[in-house]
Amino acid sequence: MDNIVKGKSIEELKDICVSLRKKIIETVSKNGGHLSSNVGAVELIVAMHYVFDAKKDPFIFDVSHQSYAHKLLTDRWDSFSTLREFNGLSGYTKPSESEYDFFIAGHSSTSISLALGAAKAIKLKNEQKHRVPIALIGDGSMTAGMAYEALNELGDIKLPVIIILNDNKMSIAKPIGAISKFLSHAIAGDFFQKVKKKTEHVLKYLPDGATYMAKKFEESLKLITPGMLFEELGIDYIGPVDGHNVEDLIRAYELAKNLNKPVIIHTQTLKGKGYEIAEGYEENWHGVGPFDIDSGKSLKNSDGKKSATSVYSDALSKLAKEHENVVGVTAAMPTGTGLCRLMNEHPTRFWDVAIAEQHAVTSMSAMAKEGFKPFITIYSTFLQRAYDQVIHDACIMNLNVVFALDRAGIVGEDGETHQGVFDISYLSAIPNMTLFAPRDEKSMYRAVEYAYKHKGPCSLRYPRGSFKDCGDAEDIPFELGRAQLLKKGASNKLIIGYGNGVGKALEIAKILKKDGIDCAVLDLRFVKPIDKDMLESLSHSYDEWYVISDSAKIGGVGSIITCLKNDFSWNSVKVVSFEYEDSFIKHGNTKLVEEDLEILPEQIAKKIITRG
Ligand SMILES: Cc1ncc(C[n+]2csc(CCOP(=O)(O)OP(=O)(O)O)c2C)c(N)n1
Repeated sequence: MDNIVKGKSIEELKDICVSLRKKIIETVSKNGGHLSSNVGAVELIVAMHYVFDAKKDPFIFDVSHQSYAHKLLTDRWDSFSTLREFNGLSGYTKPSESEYDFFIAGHSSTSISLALGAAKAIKLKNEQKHRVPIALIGDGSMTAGMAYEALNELGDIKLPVIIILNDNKMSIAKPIGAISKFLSHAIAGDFFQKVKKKTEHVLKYLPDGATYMAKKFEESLKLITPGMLFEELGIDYIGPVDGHNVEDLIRAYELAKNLNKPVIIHTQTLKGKGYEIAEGYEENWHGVGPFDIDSGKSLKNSDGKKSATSVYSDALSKLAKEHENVVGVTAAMPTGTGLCRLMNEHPTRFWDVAIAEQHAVTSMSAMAKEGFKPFITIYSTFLQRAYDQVIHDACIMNLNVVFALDRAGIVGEDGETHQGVFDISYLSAIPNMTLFAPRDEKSMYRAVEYAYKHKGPCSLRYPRGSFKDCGDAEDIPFELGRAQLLKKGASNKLIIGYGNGVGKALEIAKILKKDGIDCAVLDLRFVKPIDKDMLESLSHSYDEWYVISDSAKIGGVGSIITCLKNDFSWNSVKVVSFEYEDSFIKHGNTKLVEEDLEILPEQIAKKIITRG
C-alpha cells in the first residue's frame, strides 16, 4: 500500500482529515461505534502516518477504540462499511486484520508497556536507526496504574519511545483524579501562560502554540507545567500542542523522532471534533449505536425492556436508601454500570475511581474491613484486570464484598477483548467466593437484597442489554446454595439454566414441547455453592442434563456440575453443556455470533432432539 499522506502539502493533509472525518461519521451513524474518540483523533493519526512509517514503526493505539482513521489510511477504506459487523472489520486494532496493526487492544493502558517491549526488541535486533515505537494514549487511559508501571521503567532505561498523549479532558465520562486535574490546571494557570509567552519567542523554530521544554528552561518551568511529572520520571516532554493542527503536530513528532529518547508529546484535542453535536464533554457520544447525522437522534429500536444494568441500578438505589453502610465503586464506567445514579443520590458513598479496577477492589476491601458493604460494579471483562486483588485482598480476608459483574456473556460488536465469558471460570476457583445470578428483572431485586445479607465475598452476574423473558416463574428470595425448579418434565431431560441462561432454557423447553418432548427446567441460581441436594434428587427422574449459561465451557457451569456428578457417582446422568467452546468469540451482532456458534435456542433444541 502507498502511504497516501507522505509527501502531501499541509493543505492536502487538511483535506484528507476532512474526508476521514466524513467517512467515520457516515459509517458510525450506520454501524455504531466510538464516534467522538475517533473524530477527535484524526489529525493526530494523519500526522503519525506522515512522520512515521506504519510498515516498520509499531503504531500502538491504547484501547484502540480511536484507531478508525488509521484503519482508513491503511488499506481498509473500502471495507470500512463493514466496521463492527459480523465477519467485518473490528472496531479495534487487530493484527489478523491488517499488517499495519501492531497489536490488539480493547482494555486500556497497555500501550506504553507494548511500546517499551517493542523498543527493547528493536534494540536487541539492532534496528534502532530505522524503527521507533509510537504509543497513542488518551488522558483517560493515563489514569490506570499500568501506564505508570511502564513509565517507571521507561524513564529508567531511556529507550526511544514516543508517547502521544491525547488530552481531551475526557475519559468516557469526566476523567477522575489528581493527574488529570494536574494536566489541565497547569496549562491553564496564569503563571504558566506568562512564562510560555516569554519562552515562545526564544523557541521560534517550534510549532505554533507549542513549547518544548528545552534543557536550559527546564528547571524554571518544571514547577509549573505538566512536564514536571514526566521530566522527573526521565521522559522528555513536548507540549502542549494543538492536536487539531496537523502542521504543529508534524513538527512536534519530527522533533520527538530526532531526540532518540523517550518523549511524551502532550496534545490537546476536542472529543467529537468536527461533528458539532458530539463536540466537547458529551459522554453519550463516546460509544453510540446507529444515529441520524442531521439530528443526532438514535435510530436504535428499543425493545421497550429495561436493561439489566438499569434494573441493577434501581435495585441498588433502593438498597442504599435502606442501609447506610452500602457503598460502591465503578472504574471509569459510571453510566455503563448505572452507578452514576447512585453517585448522584449518595455522593459520599459511591465513587468513580477512574480506570483502576485493581485499586477499586482493594480500596473497597478495606471499606468492608471497616464494616461497610461495598458493591464493586465492574464489567465481567474488566474485572479480569483485578484478579489478584479479588483473591489477595477480598477473598483471603473473607470480606463482605459484592462483585456485581455487568456485561456478562457475549457483548456483541466489541468482540474478543470485551466478551464477558470467563468470570465463572476465574472466580469459581477462589475459596470463600460465592457465585449466583439473577435470571430476570424481578430476581435482580432479590439478588441485590441477598448480596447485602451474604457473609463473605460474593459475585452476581448479568447480561448486556435486557434479560431474556422468564414468563411468570415464581419470584422467591435467594437462599444460599439453593436452586429453583421452574418446571417438571415428563421426559428424562432436564435443562439447567444459570442467570440469563434461564430464559433461554425456558425457550428451548418450549420448542421441544412442540416436538413432544417435555423437559424439566431448573434455575440453578447458585453455581457456588451449588445445590447438591436438588441435583441429587433430580438425578432420579432425569438422566440427561443440558446446561445453558453465557459462560466459557472450561471452568463454567457445566464443568462444575460434572465435577459434582463425578464426586457423587451419579453415573447414569449425562451432562451436556452449551456454554462457549475454547476459542475467543468474534465481534458482531449477538444473534449472528450465537448462530455461528450454533447456540441459538432453535439450534440447541435441534441438537437435543438429534441426541434422541
Ligand atoms: C481496563 C479497562 N477498563 C475500562 C475500559 C473502558 N473504557 C474504554 S475507553 C475508556 C476511556 C478512555 O479514555 P481516553 O483514554 O481519554 O480516550 P478518549 O476516548 O477520551 O479518547 C474506558 C474507561 C477499558 N477499555 N479498559
